[in-house]
Amino acid sequence: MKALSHSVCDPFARPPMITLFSEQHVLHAPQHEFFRGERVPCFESPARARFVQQQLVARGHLLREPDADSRPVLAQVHTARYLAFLEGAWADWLALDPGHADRQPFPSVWPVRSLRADVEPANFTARLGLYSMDNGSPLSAGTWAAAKVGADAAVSATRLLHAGERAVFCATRPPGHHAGADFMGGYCFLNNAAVAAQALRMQGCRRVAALDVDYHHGNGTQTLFYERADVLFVSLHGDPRTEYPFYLGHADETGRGAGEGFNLNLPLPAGSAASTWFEALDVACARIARHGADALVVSLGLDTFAGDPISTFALQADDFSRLGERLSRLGMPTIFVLEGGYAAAELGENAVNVIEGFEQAG
Ligand code: SP5
Ligand code: ZN
Repeated sequence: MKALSHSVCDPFARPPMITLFSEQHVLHAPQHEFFRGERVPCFESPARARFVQQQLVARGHLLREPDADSRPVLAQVHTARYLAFLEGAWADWLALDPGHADRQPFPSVWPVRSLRADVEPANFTARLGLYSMDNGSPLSAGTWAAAKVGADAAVSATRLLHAGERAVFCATRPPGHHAGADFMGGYCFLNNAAVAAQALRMQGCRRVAALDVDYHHGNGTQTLFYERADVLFVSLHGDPRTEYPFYLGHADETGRGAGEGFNLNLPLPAGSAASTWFEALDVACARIARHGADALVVSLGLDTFAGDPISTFALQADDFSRLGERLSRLGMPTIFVLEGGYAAAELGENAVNVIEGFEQAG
């Protein structure tokens, strides 16, 4: 309500940040995931985006449909065979048995060390394992459609920045930062933040910074840019010694080849206090400022919230306003891409606090 009355009463106020949102997110609606041998309801649910949408509308924000086609950028971020698999996965699953319509496929076999990943098997479950890092990224009938609109939003946001917007929020799901060039993982299928960063490069930005503030390390984004100096990747996250995704996100990962020095991981112990987190955010911001980028892409995970059901940091609603303010002080054209955050009922307030903190500081 505050933002609405502000924009109505003050003719000089900047219009609210544009949010890109599509109802198509509901097409990705798997029923369950596995946790300690049990099937449990999916933490990453359509309710999440609904709460964000409701809070944006209640607080006077402008919602727009994505209008770009992300295909040319997706082709530079993901492999052709992974994109083809993902797009056809549900049809392939149904082709095995029409009764699969109300069941979910899960991978059960993976080409780990010593096994071959270069030959794509014909077997559906074997292909699903080839293209997955975990069994925690369930597919549903509309997964491709929902994920594709998320990538379309990321590209649409880059066009809005080029048209002069200071910042754009992609309120999309499923999230993206765990997805790599040729695999899904951690509820992620298409890496929307990487798509935004790559689209900015294709449109002429010389340097881009990607900041990942999700509780979990953004392994997909890190790896996609690990050997590149043009896209700096900086991440604050739960220490992978104890926290998902476990196999990447350590402080000694600093980039390789041309990318040496352009990757900064700031792992924090599980249970870290908000004060510790904000100190790390200052370190992240200092590195980003030094990069001299033309634009910033923020992987905005809100699972750092104290009430998050699968994470252990302790940020409160007000801290998300502070996060937005801190990022605004970088003074860069910024794209926010929604990632995790599983306290669904509080997700809207926390997300919009970041957006309004950013707007009000700018
Ligand atoms: C985008 C994103 O935030 N993905 C996170 C994927 C996490 N998947 C692993 C979930 C493990 C749940 N562990 C629950 C511990 C509860 N005490
Ligand atoms: Zn997360």
